Amino acid sequence: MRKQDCVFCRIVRGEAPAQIIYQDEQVTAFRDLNPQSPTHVLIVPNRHISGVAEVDQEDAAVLGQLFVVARRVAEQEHVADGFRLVVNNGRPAGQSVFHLHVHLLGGRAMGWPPG
Ligand code: DGP
Repeated sequence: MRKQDCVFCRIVRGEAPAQIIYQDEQVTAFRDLNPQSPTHVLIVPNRHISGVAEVDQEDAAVLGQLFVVARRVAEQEHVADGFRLVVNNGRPAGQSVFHLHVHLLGGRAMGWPPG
């Protein structure tokens, strides 16, 4: 996957449409196209990282920022009392877009274990 062709890279650069609800120098948060809960936001590093299996030590700061922004989004979306963060890694685990992203799901009760 070339970065030019990555849909989440294109959203980060403003070249593809998305409902962006937060953006800073490191990360972008936008609403999922196919929401699985009343609140379903994707939080992504602005720099292309294909998945957790590809992360390096040098990515530690941006990975931390994904969680800082998750808290901020949860508060903004009024789901801070109960939300779930999901990171699928690899096709068998359900990853379909190969630009690392944290799903923030909230607004409904959730079961365990996940499917
Ligand atoms: P995953 O299956 O974990 O790789 O999640 C990919 C998610 O990305 C999935 O919930 C649908 C969402 N998605 C795919 N393409 C787009 C898009 O072009 N825009 C937005 N907003 N979401 C997308």
